[in-house]
Amino acid sequence: MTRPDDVTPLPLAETARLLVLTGAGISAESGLATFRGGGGLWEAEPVEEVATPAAFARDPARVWRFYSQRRAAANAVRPNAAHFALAEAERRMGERFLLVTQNVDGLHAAAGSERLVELHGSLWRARCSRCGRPPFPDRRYPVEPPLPSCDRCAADGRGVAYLRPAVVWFGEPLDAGDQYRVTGFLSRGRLEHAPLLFLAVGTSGTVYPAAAYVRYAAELGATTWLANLERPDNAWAFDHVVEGAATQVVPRLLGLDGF
Ligand code: BJW
Repeated sequence: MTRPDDVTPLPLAETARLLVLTGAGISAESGLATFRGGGGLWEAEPVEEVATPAAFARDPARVWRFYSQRRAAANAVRPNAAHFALAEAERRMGERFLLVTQNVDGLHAAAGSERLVELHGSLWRARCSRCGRPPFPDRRYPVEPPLPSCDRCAADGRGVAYLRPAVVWFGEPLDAGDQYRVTGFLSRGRLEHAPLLFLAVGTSGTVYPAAAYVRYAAELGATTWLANLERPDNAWAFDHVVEGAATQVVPRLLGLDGF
């Protein structure tokens, strides 16, 4: 285990490839709550009541209230030094860099990240709960009926179909293209015989498939790093663990302290 003050920059040599996986912890210092633990989102709203397809079918207004509060909270905060350092690393490394986030808050994009996979969707998009139209930008804050509904379903005579946040709930599949970008980036490094690094930041490693990426990367020869405020249960899966706040640790790991 490494303490933040002892962190040395990752060996990002000219050919090295870096995949960074972020979780709710990276946005905590911007002012957004994480999911698990004391004060986490699931403490106030049980996950099975707000983040499953069954919950939405049962009580769409309750689910929308939860996500409208999340939208309002995310809209009120700004990216922090860890988000900005990752955007800068992307500018320096180009195609050798990929950022994969489980977060739906939009803060990585706000910091300037473009080589970005939003694995669990986005707070700032909606989709129809019935038809297969692609997700589209949506910045409304519904709290009570009438909830927003799909104009295409209405136009096609299919009646009222509620819109829902375009996020991935438990029991729902992740976008196949997003998953392919992750596995493709990791396996391409092996083909090119380039050093591969995997860095997870601010995630408890409890939700799959994201939690399995560290082992997949290790099987492909990656050196793996975790930067987290506290030691999570899956710390054993990493070669190196740094316990500390993301805003302190991430810029140092990327050699961008004080940039
Ligand atoms: C700091 C810090 C600071 C604090 N600095 N650190 C294999 C095994 C077992 C189960 C499964 C499996 N494969 C699939 C499953 C089922 C399920 C799952 O994983 N269950 C587990 C709970 C066991 N997975 C799914 O259902 C997924 N779908 C799927 O696999 O589909 C397959 C399928 C195929 C075909 C048909 C149908 C299905 C979907 C998972 C979706 C997860 N969705 C959520 C909600 C998204 C929308 C929203 O935001 O509301 O995603 S749940 C929630 O957890 C959210 C997060 O992205 C995700 C991960 O949480 P995260 O980011 O790790 O946050 P925390 O709070 O847990 O941790 C924060 C950490 O930060 C802590 O450790 C702190 O210490 C730290 N920290 N401050 C650094 N300043």
